Amino acid sequence: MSDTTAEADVIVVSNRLPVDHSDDAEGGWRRSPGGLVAALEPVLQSTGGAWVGWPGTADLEVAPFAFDGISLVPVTLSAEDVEQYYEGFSNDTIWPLYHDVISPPAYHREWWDAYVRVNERFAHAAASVAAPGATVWVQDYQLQLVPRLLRELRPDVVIGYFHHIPFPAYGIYSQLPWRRQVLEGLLGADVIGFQRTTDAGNFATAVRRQLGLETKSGVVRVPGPDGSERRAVAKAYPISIDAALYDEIARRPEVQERAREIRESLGNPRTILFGVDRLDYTKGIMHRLKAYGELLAEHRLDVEDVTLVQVASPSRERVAAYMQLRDEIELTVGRINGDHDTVGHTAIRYLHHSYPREEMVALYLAADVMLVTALRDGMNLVAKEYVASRIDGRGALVLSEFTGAADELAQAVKVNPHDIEGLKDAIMTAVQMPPAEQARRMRALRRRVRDHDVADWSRRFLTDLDAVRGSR
Ligand code: GDG
Repeated sequence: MSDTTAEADVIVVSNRLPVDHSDDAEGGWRRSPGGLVAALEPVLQSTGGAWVGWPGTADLEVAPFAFDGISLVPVTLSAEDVEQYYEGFSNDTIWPLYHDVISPPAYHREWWDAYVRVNERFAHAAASVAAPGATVWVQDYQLQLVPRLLRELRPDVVIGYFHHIPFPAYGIYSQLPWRRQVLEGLLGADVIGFQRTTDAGNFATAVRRQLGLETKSGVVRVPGPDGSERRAVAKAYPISIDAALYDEIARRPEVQERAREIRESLGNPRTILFGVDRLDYTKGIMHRLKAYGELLAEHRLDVEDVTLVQVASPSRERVAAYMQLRDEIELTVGRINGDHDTVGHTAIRYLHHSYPREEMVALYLAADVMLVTALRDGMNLVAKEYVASRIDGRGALVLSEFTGAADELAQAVKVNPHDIEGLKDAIMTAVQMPPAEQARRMRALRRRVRDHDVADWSRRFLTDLDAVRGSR
């Protein structure tokens, strides 16, 4: 670790830095794993790039420093910023609104003020490290105002923005009291990327209806301050995973042994069903539990033969809707287990923890049926990780049609999770799927994920940004 103040040609800006503050780690920082880091690290390392973000602890003031060949530029957030900009506006206004108001969004003017203030801070941090004509890639819904703010500070840079969550239909989006400002913020970017074509379409509709701008085939004509005109591109770049890494981990003998151990520790059930999600109301965990509980109650499934393993990793635990959801889930799990468990077998093994990636892959390998029942999800990487881990060509994926992944993973068992009878039938189809059909479907699914991995995603996006530079 060393201090660094050099200017960078490529800069990523995201709410969180790709490291966590840790007293145990060397130099005080530990890398936080994730697909985004894996995809962007090589690009940043080869260009001497920089990453601008919050280090994850309130009131922590740290000078920029180098980490694994990337210069990290920390943005300080006060405890009040975290409460109002992050937990408030980002996670209790934008998150529920953009996920089709599954939970009611809260609109508070002081949260908006904090969102503007913090977005300005991120834009200034990015502007201060960008070399002349640099490429700046802004990530996600916490930073929707940064593209425009940055363009005002640095008209010379090329700006990309990628939106990891859905962009809602206009009828929903138009609830937002600051709907114009957010659209104008995003339109500061040269390329605005979405997970699905429908998200890009919803954005274009909002731009037309709210700002009266002309859009055609994903190109928006944006008027400049001096009467000039710019073109911004809005289109889909479906994100993915480091598929080769999941394949490699799944081939390790100790991971395969661990998968066998998991099965044994559950009493060797004939079928293991598996769900893993951040504990979030968008993920459809309650719908999944309801369907599974009814299948047991109706004796379509028998607790001596099946177990559902549900990992619900802790998330946003200071936001009220998340506390309430945790209570509901835990009450339901307790009821289902109380009604159906035998001394030797449990209906649901519920785990409110986070696990190392190797353990996740062992769980994927142990799972005969993977349940992804999100009510709304930008992409859903879990579905892709499951597929990439199934080196044995076995297993069946039940996949909600309300995920971005559903656009790509055609051979999954598709489901509308709101339709509980349909969800029950889909679970039974997956449980009873003959091995030959599992293999046929899995072959096609694996090909898709392998050919469209996260490196491919970042390459496609950065190529389009380069084209903007070329056309200037
Ligand atoms: C957002 C969008 C979009 C979960 N528990 C553990 C663990 N995880 C990992 C999974 C997966 C990731 O977290 C979750 O990614 P998802 O895509 O499923 O969902 P979000 O967190 O909501 O992500 C989403 C994504 O951004 C990317 O653009 O796909 O739609 O909402 O990688 O494996 N990982 C480990 N232990 C856990 O306990 N190691």
